[in-house]
Amino acid sequence: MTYQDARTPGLQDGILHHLTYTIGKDAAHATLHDWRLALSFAVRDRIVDSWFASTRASYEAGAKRVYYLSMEFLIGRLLGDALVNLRLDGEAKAAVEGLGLDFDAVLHDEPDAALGNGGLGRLAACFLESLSTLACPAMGYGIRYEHGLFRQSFDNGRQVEAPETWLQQRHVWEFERPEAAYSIGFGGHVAEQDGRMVWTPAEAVLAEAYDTPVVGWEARWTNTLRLWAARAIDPLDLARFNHGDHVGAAVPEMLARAISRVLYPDDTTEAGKELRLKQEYFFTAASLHDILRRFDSEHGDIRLLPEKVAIQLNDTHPAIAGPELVRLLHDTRGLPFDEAVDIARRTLNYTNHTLLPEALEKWPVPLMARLLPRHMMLIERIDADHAARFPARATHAVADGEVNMGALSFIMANRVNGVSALHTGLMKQTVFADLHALHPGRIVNQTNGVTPRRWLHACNPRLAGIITGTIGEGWIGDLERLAELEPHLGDAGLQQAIAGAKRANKADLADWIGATHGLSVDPDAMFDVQIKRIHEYKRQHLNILEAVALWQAIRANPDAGWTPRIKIFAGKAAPGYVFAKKIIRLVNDVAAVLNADPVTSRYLKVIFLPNYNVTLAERLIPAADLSEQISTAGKEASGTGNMKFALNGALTVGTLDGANVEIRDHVGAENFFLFGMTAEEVVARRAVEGHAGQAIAADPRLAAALAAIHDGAVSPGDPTRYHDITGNLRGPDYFLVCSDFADYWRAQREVDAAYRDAAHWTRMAALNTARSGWFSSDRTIRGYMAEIWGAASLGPRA
Ligand code: GPW
Repeated sequence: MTYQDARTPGLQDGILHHLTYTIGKDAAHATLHDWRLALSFAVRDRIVDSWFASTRASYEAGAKRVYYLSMEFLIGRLLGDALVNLRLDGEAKAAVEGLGLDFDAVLHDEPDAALGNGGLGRLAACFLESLSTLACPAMGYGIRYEHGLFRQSFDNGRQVEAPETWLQQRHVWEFERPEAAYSIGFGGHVAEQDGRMVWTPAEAVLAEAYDTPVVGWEARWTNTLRLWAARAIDPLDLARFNHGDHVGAAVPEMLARAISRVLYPDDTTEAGKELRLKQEYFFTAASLHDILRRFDSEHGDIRLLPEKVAIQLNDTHPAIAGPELVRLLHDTRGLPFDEAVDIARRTLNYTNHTLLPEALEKWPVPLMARLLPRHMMLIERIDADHAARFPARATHAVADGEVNMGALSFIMANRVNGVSALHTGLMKQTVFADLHALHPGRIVNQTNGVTPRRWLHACNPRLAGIITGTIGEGWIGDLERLAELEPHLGDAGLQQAIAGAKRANKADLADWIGATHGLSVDPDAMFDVQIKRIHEYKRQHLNILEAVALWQAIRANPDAGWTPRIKIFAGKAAPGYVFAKKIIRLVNDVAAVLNADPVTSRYLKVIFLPNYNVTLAERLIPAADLSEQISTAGKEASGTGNMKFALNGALTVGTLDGANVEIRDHVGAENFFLFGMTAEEVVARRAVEGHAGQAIAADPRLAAALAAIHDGAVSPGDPTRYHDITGNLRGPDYFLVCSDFADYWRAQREVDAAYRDAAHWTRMAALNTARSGWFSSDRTIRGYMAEIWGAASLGPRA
């Protein structure tokens, strides 16, 4: 179904129409930016009919609706995605080129909507796209941050953060909905009136809705992403203004707006800030009000809520939904407390994305009581009732003066899920062991996935074209059909085509790196890529330590037939995470020394590309030969980059962590470079006193690489620069970099040898693509629909 009929003009007419009447320019004076906006408006016109049709179909069916509440939606650019899903990419290219413009330049003019930090936010974006593709009536709810994730640059190798300003350009994909606005209160007091508890907030801000349509594959269905912006209820303090305090008069507006101003740049670390808790309550409360208003307009009896509504909490960030829903049902609508809790609990579900203790949200009781006094009372009561029912071993949601949002979410959830098989198993054994024993069956697994539209079809047109030429295009909407490739892989022509596509993607990337970063890289070298947030558990320092050891080995024996390799890094460090920022500087310093070495740089170069974002990932992943997934086992809940690489025919060097385990099961152990300790071995090893020292003593390569860094080989003017890193690795080494080093080195040399056999490498790479169909987010969303939400597809073809 495409939504072109007699009323919709050809795309080129649409572009010119919008250039004139929406942008107010004529072709002779239009900038690239104007053209991009005009094209976007013309494309947006094609989405609206599908959007209305989906909305109507949802109301008419009276079907169960799914609401995905997330602090982050890392959606990236929207124009290319919309074109692909509307199947308008060919027509758009012709229309734009017919106007004398460079199509890629127009697409690349769009800023990334970086409303997320990393995997958790990108997962939410993939899920929205799959929900539409599967025609599941659903809505995403989040915050319309004025400033997305900070822009990263380097100053002498050090990360520098600058504010991100995506909204300074006109954001053409959203529709402002001033009629959907809610007052959200904070602070104040609670009093009993006529037998009911009434919360009177001390202050309130307005939550205003902005809707972005999310079009599914082939425009089968279009759902909505609704983002909330904070505004002051009174835009100006007129009395203050009239008294001459012109600046002070605007202060209330500034304070209100601060709530949706910035995305907290923390990834898997908890941001213990009052403003953060305000953000969480702000968007959760606005979303729940909106959900109940829609429910009321469709259904009469609030007791039907769990049958008609499923709410998914993306991690604990919206966990205040539990007490807020109980408040709305009990205080506002007068349901008995127990029934309110029961209805809320059967409506809410919670996804856990990490076991790292520093990421598990806990709020001080005094803060919660001050900001949300009624919620604090409800939390105490919910917790006490739960503990009374299970006196033996209930994990308390309120303990040691803090509210444990993970425990609260668990107690208030119908289903709790982990994001990979390993992670879900560990959840049952560790953080939620007691709660799992009380509520067996509540925890389920839903292994993550990625949308194949963005992460293969759109970002890698060369490989996608070859696949379609071989098995037809059914794989785009049904990724498991990639398996149909496998019987063809013996075909020499197909092998050549696949190798040629990778080579061409690498040549494009090499050209781009040369043009934008001035580094010349050989497209025939192995492209070894580690792109993700910088974190000790992800172990970028293990990768760079191996680079130093390899550099030393090549210098000692330059003619040993080394496999040329380019190590590419990208990723941001949380601004307050000092150690992670030091790792960035180390990678940049290592790059400077190695790339300038006339002996070794023929075989080994290192580059850290600044400002990693969705767009850069779309550029790098299709050009990668090797995917670095080297976290300490047990620490990466799932990973999703790992899936994108395998799908695009990169081989993985990785640990048995997160979804790596399942990727290896699917692609075959012989097509995956495994190294390192298992999650169980990690726990045992950490208990060995002096584990790092032992590993260093047993491995001269590791000792020499550490010594070089320690002695200033990569920071000649400043030899003590990395003593914090070397001191950590030689001492506590909590993430077991040293203990895994020797096996990592071994695996990397196997990678080198395998890469030298080009035909065999291509076959392994192609098998990774052919066997990655299970990692589609369509499969993940089907799992949520069947096992968590009880939601049905309304699509014609699903
Ligand atoms: F700490 N993840 C993330 F669990 O990107 F909340 N940001 C976060 O704040 C958290 C988790 C949180 C990631 C996991 O680290 C990654 O392993 C996983 O693939 C991804 O969430 C999506 O599930």
